[in-house]
Amino acid sequence: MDVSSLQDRLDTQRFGHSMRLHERVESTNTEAANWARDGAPEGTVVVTEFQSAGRGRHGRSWSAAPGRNVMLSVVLRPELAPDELGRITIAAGVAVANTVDAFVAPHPVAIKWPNDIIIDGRKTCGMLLETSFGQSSGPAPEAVILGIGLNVNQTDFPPELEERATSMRLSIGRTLPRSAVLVQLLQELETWYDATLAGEPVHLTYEERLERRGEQVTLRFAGTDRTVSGTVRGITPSGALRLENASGEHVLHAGEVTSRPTHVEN
Ligand code: BT5
Repeated sequence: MDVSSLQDRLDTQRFGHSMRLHERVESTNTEAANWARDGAPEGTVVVTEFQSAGRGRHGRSWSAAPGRNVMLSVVLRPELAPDELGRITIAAGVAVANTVDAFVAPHPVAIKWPNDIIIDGRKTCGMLLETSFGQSSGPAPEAVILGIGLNVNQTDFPPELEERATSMRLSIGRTLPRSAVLVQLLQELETWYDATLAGEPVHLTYEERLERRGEQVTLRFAGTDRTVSGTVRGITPSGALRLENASGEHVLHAGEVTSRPTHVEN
């Protein structure tokens, strides 16, 4: 992969027009945040072949073999209040799911709330949204960094991930051109990001792929022994999970519950 041949194939207005491709970084989210601080425009993309300190949410890590996957971060500058930023996660979920689908169909591709892409019940992509607020920030953050780790051609995973992780290659049994996956991903991201900013109900598209929709699940509130059970109904426009039980409908935010629907036995 090289930047100019990737850009030649891009059919986007903004996403990827400013792009850096690294052999190795600690985390593309850190690189993109630094670049954003130096004025990187919306749609700036940082891609890497390997991360030595890839991050997941809540201090977890992202580990992926060098040269086999797609790992990137995009600089976004949406005019959205902090409690509306879940809309970006929704847009990204739809964009990645559509991209994966285009390459692995007819394997079913699902979204596990809030932000994992699942093929055949295993995680093939995780996303991490981080914000940076400037000195004179108003209600909206100065920049939002959307990080995406997509397992494309990796075939072996470390023992702790073996049971839970997969890649696009493992599902279809052949190697995929990573540059084509990346180009399609940037196009999908721009499409769904723009739809989100235009106020379109992107959460309805997300719900079509929501894993365990209509099923009974039990979730645990973060840092407590308290649980809530109910039927997964869908998500709100800003990305909270809607769970229904005898006492009515409960709206659960991503940081609030730790166990996600598919992790729970019931
Ligand atoms: C995520 O967190 O899934 C967000 C991952 C975001 C990674 C991208 S790569 C580019 C950008 N730069 C970064 O530094 N990060 C972003 P979370 O929902 O917390 O899930 C993390 C968990 O996923 C880990 O604790 C592992 O259990 C699992 N995991 C780690 N690496 C994986 C992999 N390659 N495939 C599948 N699962 C993995």
